[in-house]
Amino acid sequence: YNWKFVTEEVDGQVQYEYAEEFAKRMNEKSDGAVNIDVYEFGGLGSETDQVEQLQNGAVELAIMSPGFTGNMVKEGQIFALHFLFPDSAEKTQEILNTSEALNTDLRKKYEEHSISPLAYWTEGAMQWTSSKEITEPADFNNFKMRTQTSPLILESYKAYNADPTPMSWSELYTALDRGTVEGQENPIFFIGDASFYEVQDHMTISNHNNYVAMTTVNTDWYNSLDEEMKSMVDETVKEMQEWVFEEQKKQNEEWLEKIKNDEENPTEIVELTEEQRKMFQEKALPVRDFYRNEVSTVDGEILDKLQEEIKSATE
Ligand code: 6CS
Repeated sequence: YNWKFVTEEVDGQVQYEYAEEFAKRMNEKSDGAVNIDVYEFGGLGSETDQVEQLQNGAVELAIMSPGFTGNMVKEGQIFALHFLFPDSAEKTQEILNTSEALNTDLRKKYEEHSISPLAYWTEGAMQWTSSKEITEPADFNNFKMRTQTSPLILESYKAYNADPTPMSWSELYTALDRGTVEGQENPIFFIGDASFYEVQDHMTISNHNNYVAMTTVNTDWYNSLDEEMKSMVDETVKEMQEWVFEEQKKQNEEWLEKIKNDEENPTEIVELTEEQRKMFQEKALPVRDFYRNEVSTVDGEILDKLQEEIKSATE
C-alpha cells in the first residue's frame, strides 16, 4: 500500500509531527506493507486546495482545519464559535473524543462531501497577536484581523466590530509585516514557529477558542479498505489522540517560554482577566444564534446536542 498524507503545517509543527508518527505506526503494524508519504504544507497548494485533493482522492489522508471548509460544510463552523468549549484543554479534548454530535452527526455532514473526519483534536487554545494592545472589545474597532476562510469566523470578529480578512497562512507573515492586516489568532506554538510574533508587538492570552484540527480520509477510499486494514487505521487514529494532546501541550509550553525570552523580538504579553473575558463573551454569544439561524442546515441541531454534551461533561 502506498498512501499520501497531506498536512497544513511544516516539519516540526504539530500536524506534520502527527502525520509522521501516524505513518510510522502504520508501517510497523503492517510489517512494512503500508507506506505513507507525508507532505508538508505548501507543496500541494493552499489549505483550500488540499481539501479538494482529499475530496477527489489525489491524497488519501489529510489533517484539515474546519476553518477552511465552512463555505461547503456549513455545520463544521461550529468550531469557530468563541467561548463554546470549556476553558480546560483536557475537558475539551475529552468532549472532542466522545461527542456524538461531532463524531456521528457532523461526520455525516462532511461525508456528503467525500470527507470522513475520523478524529477531532485540539492544537491548543487560541490567542491573539496584534500591532496594538487588545484587552477589551473596543480595541477591535476597525481592526484588520486575518482569519481562516469560514464565514462564521469572519462573523465572530464582526461581532467585536473588527474588519476581518480571510487568507492562507502562507501569506500571513508578509501581510502582518506590511500592515495589510494588524492581527491574527492561533495557538502559541504556531505564533512562535511561524514567526508571527516577530512582526507583532502584542500577544493577548485570551483563550477565546480552541484550535481544532481533524484527521480526515477520503470517504470512498476508506470504505474500500478491507476490514483488517480499516481496523488498523481506526486503532491508530485512536491511539494518536493521546499522543497529539501531549505533543501540542509540549510545543505550546515551550514556545510560550521562547517568545517571552526572545530579546531580539520583544512581545508584550497580557493575560485577560476573567472580567475582560466576560466582555468578549457577551459580544460573542449572539453569534450562536447566527449559527442556528443563518448557518446551520438542520436548525442548529448539532449545536444544541453539543451544548448538552458540554454541559454534562462539565457538571
Ligand atoms: O492559521 C492557520 O491557518 C494555520 N494554523 C494552524 C495552527 N495550523 C494550520 C493552519 O492553516
